[in-house]
Amino acid sequence: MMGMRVMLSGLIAASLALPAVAAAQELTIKAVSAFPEGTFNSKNFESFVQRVNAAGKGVLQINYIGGPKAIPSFEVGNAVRTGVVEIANVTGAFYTTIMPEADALKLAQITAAEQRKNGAIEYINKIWNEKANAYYLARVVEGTPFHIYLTKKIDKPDLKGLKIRITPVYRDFFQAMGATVVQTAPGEVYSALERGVVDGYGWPITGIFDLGWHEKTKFRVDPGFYNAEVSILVNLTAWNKMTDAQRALLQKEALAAEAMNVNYAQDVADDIRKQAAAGIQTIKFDAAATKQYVDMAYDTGWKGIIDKSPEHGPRLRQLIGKK
Ligand code: 173
Repeated sequence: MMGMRVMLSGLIAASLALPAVAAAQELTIKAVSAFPEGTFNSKNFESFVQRVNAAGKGVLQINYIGGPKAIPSFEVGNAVRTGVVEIANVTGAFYTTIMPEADALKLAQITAAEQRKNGAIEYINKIWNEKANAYYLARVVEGTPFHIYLTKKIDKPDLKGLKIRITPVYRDFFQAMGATVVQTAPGEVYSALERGVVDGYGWPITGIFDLGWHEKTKFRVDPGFYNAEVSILVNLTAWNKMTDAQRALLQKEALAAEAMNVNYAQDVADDIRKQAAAGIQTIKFDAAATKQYVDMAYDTGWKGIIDKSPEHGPRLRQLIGKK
């Protein structure tokens, strides 16, 4: 039988512990990815979620709902803005209707680590705070250039008469080469190819095997252009309500994810090999046409951003463009 004194001291200990327990209450936030679960552009984020959940017992847990089946790719930015989800893995091209500046991150010619040092990320975060009600947490894909993949051969940088699947990433560049463009989410690329709705698509060097597109791809145009970007965004209202410990945990694991971007060099090399093994032929232009091609990519890309955001475009170009 428990003595009264023991019971009382237990109660006192419990009540003393109470305020501390309340302050450190575990928070659960909802997450989605704008790319299908388990595919290349979701992986770094999914590892981040696992690490946060392992380290965050009693502090913060992330309930990862999944990919575009939960929220369509082009609606993820808005879901973060409004707080339908608190955190997301998404690329700027998927929320240009909220803020055209989002698509500028593909034009980075310095690394995310360098962008932290030169104040670019701070500047980016301010724009994202104001325009998307989002905290720009970290970049989790970089260093994987985009390419044009085709079912028909071309011999110069000319896409006249070809229908090409795009997102805002490629629109200005491909249209400048005369393409007829068709915008789709990643999840619709396979069926667009299969039904012959498109003769090709824009996509980074990595990830075409995830959804079987290699089966429908005959050519890849080299070299690549731009710098595929996927980042973690947090709803700003939720971010501001978090405790220091919750924010510190997210920031620490997000920076760890960003530091892993160096490993993408190996993925690039692996996918180049795999594409060749799958019979995908490369199309290369002569030196002059190659220079014209890459210059046109960046010229049309920055023009698109600066036209839509005269306020922030030029400064973004200074901060993340070529030095
Ligand atoms: O869907 C896309 O082609 C796209 O815009 C994108 C952006 C970043 C990574 C992969 C694809």
